[in-house]
Amino acid sequence: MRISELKTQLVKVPLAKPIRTAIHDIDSVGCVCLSLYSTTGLVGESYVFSINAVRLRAFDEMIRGFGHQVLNKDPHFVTGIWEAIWQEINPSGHKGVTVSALSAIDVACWDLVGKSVGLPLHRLFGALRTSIKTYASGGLWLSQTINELEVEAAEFVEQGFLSLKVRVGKESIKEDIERVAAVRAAVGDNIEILCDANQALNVKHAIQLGKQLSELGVDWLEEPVAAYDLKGHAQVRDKLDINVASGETEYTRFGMQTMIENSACDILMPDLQRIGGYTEMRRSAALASANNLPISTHIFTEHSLCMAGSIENCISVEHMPWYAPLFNEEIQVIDGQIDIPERPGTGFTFNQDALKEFSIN
Ligand code: SMN
Ligand code: MG
Repeated sequence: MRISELKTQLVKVPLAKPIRTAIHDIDSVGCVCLSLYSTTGLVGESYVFSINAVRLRAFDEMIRGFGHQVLNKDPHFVTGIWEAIWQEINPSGHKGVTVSALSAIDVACWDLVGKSVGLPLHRLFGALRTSIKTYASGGLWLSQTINELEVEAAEFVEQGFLSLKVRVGKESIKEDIERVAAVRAAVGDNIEILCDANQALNVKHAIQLGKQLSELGVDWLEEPVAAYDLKGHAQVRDKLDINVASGETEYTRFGMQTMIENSACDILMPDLQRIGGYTEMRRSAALASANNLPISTHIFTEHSLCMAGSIENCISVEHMPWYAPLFNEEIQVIDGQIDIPERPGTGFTFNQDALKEFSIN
């Protein structure tokens, strides 16, 4: 089996309404959808994204720039392909767009590997569970009013979620607490609430907020301070009862290693696009495990399920519905869990009509 063609399709998927976190204004997601065609007729698929589709062509150019590393290659040599690209990106750097392109190629190769033997990837990696806990993340934004938060939180519970993520990072702690308290009142004590500050706070502010969130039964405070401020992360972690979750902004196992060395968090959140694909996600999870840390995957819900199904220290996946329109298959949340798909490869295939509809090629 050889890879015979690399094709990319650029899409821009609008969100139902514009949203805001402490550091993002988002009205759409742009994706480079990668297809690796093989001599057997099977196709390996993956995607990487940029918020509002900004500089999406840089990602496309980077992926296509690695065509020579996959064309005429056997995708079963995916670790070899990974290493060759890792060597090649040395002059441009082992973070950023280079690693995103590596991630896209790695995931598409693994998808081909799974399809070539007709197995879902969690089985190929060695499965350990058939479903995984998830939490609603496509809502409860900083841009919403308290009334909107209350209504949406109740809707998420109605849809089957048992855990919700609320964005925090308003200027006053009082305002954040009022908002989270309103969500708590709307859903009751049996629903888990997580909070994401998206790096907006300083250490003292984060500690004060975190202590009050703890009283509301919040389970984790995510990215409390700037992603690069690992000492600040550790100071916040040290002072709080609730968990500090972080890591979505870091790249590869080396980024995870730095976070671990700095005692930056209780829960690592590797992001498939920034970690370096499945090959590197598995290495990072093993590293976390060796340091007694759980992981919870960041966005990329569809493509993270096979990781959750085969990584023992994965405690949950984030449910982010932004990319759902691109796929033929749907995710269902039942009793707060998502089933790991039993379809070959990642278990998700691009809906070509949707790729045409959202095309910005
Ligand atoms: C987030 C993810 C992706 C884009 C913007 C914000 C957020 C999360 O940090 O963890 O869901
Ligand atoms: Mg986050």
